[in-house]
Amino acid sequence: MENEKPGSNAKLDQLQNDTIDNSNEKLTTNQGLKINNNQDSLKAGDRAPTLLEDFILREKITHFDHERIPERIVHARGSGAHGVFKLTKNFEKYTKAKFLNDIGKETPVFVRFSTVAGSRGSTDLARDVRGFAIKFYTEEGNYDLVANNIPVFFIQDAMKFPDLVHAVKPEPDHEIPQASSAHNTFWDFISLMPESTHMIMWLMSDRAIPRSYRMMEGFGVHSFKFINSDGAVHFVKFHFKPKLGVHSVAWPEAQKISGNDPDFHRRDLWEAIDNGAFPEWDFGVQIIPEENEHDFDFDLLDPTKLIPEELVPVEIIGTLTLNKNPDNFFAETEQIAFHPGHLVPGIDFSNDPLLQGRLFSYTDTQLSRLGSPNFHEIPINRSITTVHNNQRDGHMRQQITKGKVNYEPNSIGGGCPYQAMMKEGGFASQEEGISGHKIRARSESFVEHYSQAKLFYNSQSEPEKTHLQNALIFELSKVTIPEIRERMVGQLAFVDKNLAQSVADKIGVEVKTLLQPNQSIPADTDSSALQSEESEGKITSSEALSMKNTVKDTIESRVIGFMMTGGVNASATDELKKELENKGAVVQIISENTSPVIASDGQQFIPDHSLSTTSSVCFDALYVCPGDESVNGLIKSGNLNMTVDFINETYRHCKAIYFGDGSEPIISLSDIAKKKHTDPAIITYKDSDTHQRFIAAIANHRAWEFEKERNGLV
Ligand code: HDD
Repeated sequence: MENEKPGSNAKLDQLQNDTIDNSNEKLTTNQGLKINNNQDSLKAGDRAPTLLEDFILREKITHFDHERIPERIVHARGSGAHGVFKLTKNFEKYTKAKFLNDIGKETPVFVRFSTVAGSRGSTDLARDVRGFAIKFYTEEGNYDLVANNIPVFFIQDAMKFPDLVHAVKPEPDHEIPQASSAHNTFWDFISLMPESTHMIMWLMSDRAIPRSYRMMEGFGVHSFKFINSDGAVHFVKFHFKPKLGVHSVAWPEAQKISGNDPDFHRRDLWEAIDNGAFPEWDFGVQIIPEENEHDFDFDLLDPTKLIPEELVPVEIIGTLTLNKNPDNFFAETEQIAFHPGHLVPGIDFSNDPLLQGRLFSYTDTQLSRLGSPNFHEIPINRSITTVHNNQRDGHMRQQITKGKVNYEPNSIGGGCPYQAMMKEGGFASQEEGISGHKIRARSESFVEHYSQAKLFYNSQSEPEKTHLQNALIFELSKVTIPEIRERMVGQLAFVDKNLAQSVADKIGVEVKTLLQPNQSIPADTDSSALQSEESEGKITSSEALSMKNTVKDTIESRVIGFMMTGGVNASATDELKKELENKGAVVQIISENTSPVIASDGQQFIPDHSLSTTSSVCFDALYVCPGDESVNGLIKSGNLNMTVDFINETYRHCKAIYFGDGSEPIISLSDIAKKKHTDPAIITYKDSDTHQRFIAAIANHRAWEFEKERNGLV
């Protein structure tokens, strides 16, 4: 791979001082005493009780007894990496944030991806929102963009966050189910919360089962504000667009991956970085001048709404690259503490009521999770600028600040540390004019909940719509209370009548639109209504919302299974292997067991997997390697069912398959023989341009448009 290992960056240099290398060192206690025997406790004699004075045993066990900290209340399951953010466009015009001012400037980052609902040990492939939290270690202090892979949220006000999370987490009486929204309490809540409808469309789409963390978009969700050095204010929405495109797995695969490799996303991120295939995203912004705040038919402060890119294009201003795995999961990924309130001058909040509540929640949660107000001193959380203030003390204080002065104003310390003027980089909140009554209420501009849910649904391709519909059927089939199913279908009718009807038909309820307080009778959701909206100039479909329109020109880091046994044709196999690897793909050999495979010319291939230790769902594409003897070996092996199942599953999940020379006997045993396949992602050695066709089909990710055909549904 072309990418080189990361050069030094200010954060990695700082972390270096806290990193210990045990190689060639002697074992010690935590006090630095060299240990002579790490096998046996100190006893009063042979077969006698252990002595209380064994301080080495006591220290070891005491540390062990306290090695767990509370997991995050949400986003407990995650994985992270170091990287760098490079500015590609000078943005001084809009913000005085220094890391967004000098073109070419590089800022160290740490990014943590996560699922929301599951516990720390849960599967990566749960249907869920993914967290995409970025800590920028800037020269002006840490800036945290605590984002998700979905651009909208379930609720409009932080007051409802504990209710949402309680509803989606395992039910409180029996703590079931783990990492799944497919249960009564979640859908009970959602069916009573019309404002969640737009988010539900995203959550039931394939966006909620990504192929990889590296193939997800990131969104800041809320409107934030940029402020330039003249004080001019613009609203801003943040976007990360993956250079590998946005791709997902199919739901039946997600469930199988959860059993086969619950660390699928973790492993994928780790291995890609380890192999030098550094994940990259374009960082983009949607900019809205402050005076245009009310130009939209939704409220910019409403986090259940996105700004269609047709209205405000995304301007790309930088690149985010992840280029180094952590040295220690706990010290870095587990202890990193994000907070949307970690700001730098030039960036400010909007009055989005969800964001406002978050500003309290994150520091508060760190106090119970990390146990001390000094969590900012943990190496991964430490700013690269030195911290100067009058705070001292507290659990686990690390910094030793000199002198008698821990108050301000003071004369003894010469008045230091001084507050900074704005021109010296002092942070000042936007002086926003506000007048009004103190009220506990929702703005009227927040009451419309369905138009963007419709926009999302109508922007999906047919296969995406089918997946979304099937996801709703799956989830609601797990709901055992008919009234909840019915209420939910009633909500769907506000989005699309056909969608509601087809879900209703499969879960045994009728479509009745039940009006909630604040709801009005739905506008017609059929195609004639859409046409009339279009003719009024409304946006009824947005390209950026469908994964169909994503990048499909690279096979970098895709995992291709090469299936073979003894007698395989080595030269043809090697030729394709090299071609794929040159384009950045990862080739893994699968055989009946993990003993070396002896090719027809005597060359050896070392299998990465045996058929029983892996599954088709762990690969992006399959090559049945050429050679009569190898193919017949696969057929004659005791693993014939596994081989054929592997091929059939790859086929059903719409992946590219390339059958090498001599594969007819195995094709004839598979589902492919029973169908007149027409899609270009099934390639046999008899076709022309086989390598190019295979590469194009892998880059295309999946032949979703042939899903019905491949599954025998047409
Ligand atoms: Fe949150 C963690 C993203 C609403 C309260 N949130 C957390 C993480 C992400 C998000 C990515 C994991 C950070 C990590 O990797 O350590 N949260 C969001 C987004 C939201 C959102 C994009 C809405 C747009 N969150 C939200 C609300 C509240 C919280 C409304 C509370 C009022 N979130 C938390 C938290 C967590 C958290 C309880 C758990 C662990 C942590 O903060 O550090 O405070």
